[in-house]
This record gives sequence, structure tokens and C-alpha cells, in this order.
Amino acid sequence: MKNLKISKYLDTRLGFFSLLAVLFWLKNIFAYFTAFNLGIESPFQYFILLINPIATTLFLLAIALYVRRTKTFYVTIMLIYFIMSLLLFANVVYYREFTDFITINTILGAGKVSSGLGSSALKLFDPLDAVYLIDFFVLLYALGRRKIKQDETAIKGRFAFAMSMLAVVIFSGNLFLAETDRSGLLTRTFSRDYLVKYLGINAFTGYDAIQTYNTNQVRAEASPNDMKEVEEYVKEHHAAANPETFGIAKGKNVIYIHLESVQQFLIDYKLVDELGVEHEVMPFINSLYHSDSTFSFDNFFHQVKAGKTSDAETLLETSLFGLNQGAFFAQLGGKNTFEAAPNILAQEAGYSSAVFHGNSKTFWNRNITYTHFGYENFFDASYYDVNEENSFQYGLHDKPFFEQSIPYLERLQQPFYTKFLAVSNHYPYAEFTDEEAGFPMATTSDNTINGYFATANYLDTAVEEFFNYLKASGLYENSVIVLYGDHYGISNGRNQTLSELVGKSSDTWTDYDNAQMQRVPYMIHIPGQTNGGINHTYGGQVDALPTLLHLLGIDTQKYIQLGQDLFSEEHEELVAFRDGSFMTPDYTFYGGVLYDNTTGEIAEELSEDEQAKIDGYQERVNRQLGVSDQINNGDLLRFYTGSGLEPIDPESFNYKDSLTRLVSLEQALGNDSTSLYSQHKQQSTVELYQSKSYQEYVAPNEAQDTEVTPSSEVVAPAK
Ligand code: GP9
Ligand code: MN
Repeated sequence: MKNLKISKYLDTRLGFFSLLAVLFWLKNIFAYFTAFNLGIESPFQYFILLINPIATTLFLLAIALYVRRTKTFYVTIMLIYFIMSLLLFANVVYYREFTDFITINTILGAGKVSSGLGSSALKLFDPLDAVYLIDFFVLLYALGRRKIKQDETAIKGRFAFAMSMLAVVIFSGNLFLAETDRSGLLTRTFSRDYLVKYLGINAFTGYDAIQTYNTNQVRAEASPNDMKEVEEYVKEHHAAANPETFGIAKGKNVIYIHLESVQQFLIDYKLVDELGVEHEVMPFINSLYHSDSTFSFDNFFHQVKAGKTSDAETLLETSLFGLNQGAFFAQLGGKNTFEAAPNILAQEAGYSSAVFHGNSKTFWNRNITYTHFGYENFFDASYYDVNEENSFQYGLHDKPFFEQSIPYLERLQQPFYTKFLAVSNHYPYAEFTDEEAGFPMATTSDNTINGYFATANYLDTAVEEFFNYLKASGLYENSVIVLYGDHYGISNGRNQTLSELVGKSSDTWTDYDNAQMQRVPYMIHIPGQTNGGINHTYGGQVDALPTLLHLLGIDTQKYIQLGQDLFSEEHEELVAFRDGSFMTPDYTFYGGVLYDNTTGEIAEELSEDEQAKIDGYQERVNRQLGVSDQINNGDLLRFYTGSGLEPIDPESFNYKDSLTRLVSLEQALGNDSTSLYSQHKQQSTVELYQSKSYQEYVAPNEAQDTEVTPSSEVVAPAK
């Protein structure tokens, strides 16, 4: 009786619609749990995952409800169902190989991907994948054989519309829940994983289609002519290298250490605990800051916006800005042509290159963007032993991260250009509580602030351990090590609570103070140099690339870089923030208000000359940002040949099996191999790494004594 009712219901258009909706939801959930790894962390996220296919499924299938004619209705709804199922199926197969989702650009360039896969493409299919398509054919059969009858009564237009609206309402609810769990999901587009996890495959693909369309429009309108204005600006704005520092690090390895969320105020900072005892937050980094071998900067500002870490990467490695809206890496990183550091150094000076980061490769679209930057290797979370104990939502913790990077680092041909993206000191700074980290919490009313010092202290120890290894292995002498803070760790909204800890009062705290807090560390440590020191020049992240290249003895005049060498006599002390605010030694323009730096008060009653000076600053800031947007949005570097760089093929980079490739290269080079491993007579240097394991760290009593002492038998590296 009951069965009869159901089958009768299926014979109605609405019944058939419901059947398809339920089936698709089931297939989607099946894929979530068997095919994709979405990093679900809480029951709430599970809930969002379960509901996220509903809205788009209803919305898409509801299109057919508007169709009145019987046959056309069934053809339409089956077609929609087939396309959705195919998209899901394709994503499952694609994910198996690439641990990533299909973008519109992947579809447009599908030929390239499949030819790259060659005969292995077939092997990607799993018999179980049939689940995603088989029901379509069963339904087709059932309709054909009239097992499911075709309902001739059309759905009322009003009802169809109500269904579409219902889908929109559910989608809004879904989006709202997603935003509560991950704010900025759509505006910042952290990663494809996130979009699928929160909004589902259909929504992700739709969103990606809109984004791709928009960027392609702008890109299509750009022409080689647009480069003229850019070239003019770059020529005018270029600051010639300082002969005293030009080439002082020539031929050295480059090791970038990304100090996640570290602000300049942490330098030399001592946290006072409840008993009045002072605790130095970053003793090791402070020792580097004050070292004669370090060129340190105390007026260096981050210039990022929504792309946060990835914007900092863009600034430091391309000397261009991120976008004023959204994340540049996510929107254009995988499309544009760049003159990025790894590529310049490879072509000009034979450097190899690698990024090390213990988070999933798709975060900030890094896996694609890095191929456009010309990175030869990217060691993401898949190369590390990441487990619940040694990681958090942003990946592997810094200590095991640096330690586990060594087996890869030692295989790189020297000189190398490398970047270590540390991450433990990341909001919400909740990972290292008092007893665990051995570093006190601050005691403000804001827990985010309270934990910030302990996580920064943890980072400091991790960096120290890494330096100890660099020294023990001999890499140290041959390297220039650059440390930088990527952006603020404590946001402006929290600064008033922080104010007492930085010797100010919350009552008098203004945007002037917020602006000063945007300073981040920038230190260039060059072992062997003794005339370092603390440089007070005002500069920003956009200046880092020309500064570094000049130290390495590479002239930057022919490159399209928007920053200026910080050592140059011609360097202008004007720092643009991404929103058009700016900072100079004398003035702070922030939040639409101009402040006088000598008093920290609003600058009023400016003389005509002063006003003209300010107008000039604003104009130059706007021009710098405008030129950056022009280059990025129009993908103008594809038209530029002035630098003489050979165009690179991003598709030629593959971040799978990097270790195997490095080892083969080492073997092919034989005695000419310059990797650390080869220099150590084919012996690993891993044992030179001294670290307390995370286990020891969180539960010192239970952990065994695993500390290793450096082996004295290791041969010193060949010079
Ligand atoms: C994630 C990490 C954090 O991999 O780099 O990025 P952020 O949230 O700081 O931009
Ligand atoms: Mn960051």
C-alpha cells in the first residue's frame, strides 16, 4: 500500500523532482565522505556539509519546473540532473589525482591536463565511481519503460517560482551559517576546499564561473599598449642600487622565514606576568635583530589586505600589491604571468627553488599560483607527518614543520631560493596554553591577545632550532636568511584592549596608533657581514624584492617592480597601505585622517606647502597602487619582454614526487651535485636537527628522551 503511494508520487512531476533531489543529495554526501578530504573540524561544520548541497540542487532542478510540455519537462530535468552528476563525478575523479576541485580554467584547459596524464588518465577511475552516473541511466530506463510514468499536468508557474525562492532562502541560510563559522568566505576565497566544504560543489563551480568571467573580461580588454604607462612609472620610480650593499650576498642561498602574524612591537617585547616577572617573548629573534650580521628595519610596514599571508607573498616575491578586494592569489595567481623571485633567480643566477608549508596546498590557491611564480618545488602538508597532536586548523606546528623540512631542503641544488611559511602563530592563538608552552598568558579581557605572546614565543623557539640546524649543517655560512612579519596579528578592533600592554592608554588610542601597529619585522641576516644594524628607513613589503635582488648582485632596472631598494639613496620614504592610506616619517594618513607623527595628533591648519606635499604623497600612493592593479587585472606582464626573461610554462611544474625528482637530479649530476646531501658525502643531515618533539612539549613527563646530539662524524660541507 505504502509502496504504491510512493510510486504514484513518483509518477507526478513534483514526485520525480523530489526523487532527483534526494538522489543527488545522497550522491553528494557519499562523495563528501568517501572521495574528498575537507578537513571537517566540528559538529557544526558537519551540519553545514550535510545541508550545503540542498539549495543549489533545488535551484537547478527547479528550472525544469517552469517547463509546461511533458516531454520537454522530463528532458530538461534529466539533462540538469545529468550535468550535475557529471560535474560531481568529474570532481571525484579529478580530486583523486590532484587533491583539488575542478575550476572553470581547468575545464577550459582540459586538453592540457588530460594529455599531461596520458595513459594514466584511465587508471584514475574507480569502479565505485559508477555510483555517480548509474542512477541516471536507471532513471532513463524507468522513464522509457514507463516504470515511472510521465505526468502530463504542468506545475503551476507560481509553485515553480516558490521553489526557486525556497532554494534562494536556503542558500542564504547556508551562507549565513558558513560566514559565522568562517567569515570572509566569499570575499577572501581562502581555498577551493573551503568553498566546497561550506557551499557545495555546484555553488563553488558557479562562483568560480562568475569570477573567471569577470577576470577574463578585464584581461581581454588589456593590450600591450597599456604597458607603456606602467613602464614609464617603473622607470621614473626605480631606485638605483647602493654600491655599498650591491652584491654583498651574491651567490648565497636565500632562506625566507615567514613569521606568521608577527608585529614589530613583539621585537624586544617582555611580557610581565602576574608576579611582575618579565618574560622575553622572542629572545632568539631579538638576538638576530640586534646582530651585526643583520640588516634590521624598524619602520617597515605590511601592505596586505584581504589576501593576508598570500598578499604578503605577492608583495615580497613580485614587488606588486595584492588586490583591494579579495585575494589576489585566489583570483589571478593561477592565471597571470609574473616576474617573480624564483623565476628571476633561476634564469639570472641558476637558483633552484622551493616553498615549505605544513598546510594543504590549495589554501590561498598556492599550488597553482606557485607554478606561475616559477617555483620548482612546493612541499605542502602531504610531505609532512601531520597528525592531530602536532597540528591545528592551519596545518603543522612550526617545530615539527622546520624539522621535517630538512629531508627535502638537504636535497635542493645550491644555490637555492626557499621560503618557509611558519603558521603556529596564527589567530586565534589558542594552541599553546600556559602549562603546555611554558610561556605565560597575558591577562587582558581578550583571549586572542592573551595567547598571542605564547604562540609567538613558540615560533621563536622553532626558528632558533632551525638556525641551530643551519649552523650545524654548514648551510648557514652560505645563506642569506630573511625574516619578515606578514601582517598584524592583533586586529585594529582589539588594539584598545592591547593598548595597556604596549604602554598606552585605551582612552587616548586612535587610528594614529592603529597605523603605527602595522609595522612588521624585516630582517636580512647575512652571516659574515658585520656592518648590519637597525635601519630606520620607512619602507614596506613591496620594497623587499628589489632590496634582496640588489644584495644578491642582480640589477632590477629592467624588471617591472613597484618597490624600491631600501638601501638605495633614492629610496623614497613613503609607504602605501593597500586601501590608499599612507605613512611617511612625518605624517600618518589613516582612516581618512591625517596625523602629525611628532605629536600623534590630527594635523590641522596645514600651510600651503605642507598641503601640497601631502597631496603629492597621495598622488604617488594612488599611482603606485593604480599601476599595480593595472598590471594585475590586465595581466600586463604577458606583454612585457623588456626583462629578457624566457616565458615559463606553469604546466611544466609538478609538485608531486618532488623528493624522487630531486634525488634523481642529484644522481644525474654526480660529482657536480651541489645539494647539501651530496656535500655531506651522501649522508643525511637530518640527525643534526635538535628539537624537542611536540609530544615532549605538551606532556614532558610522558615523552621519552629523544634529544639527539650532533654527530661529529659528519663531514663539513665542501666550499
Ligand atoms: C595558511 C596560512 C594562513 O596556509 O598561510 O594564512 P592567513 O590566514 O594568515 O592569511
Ligand atoms: Mn598570515
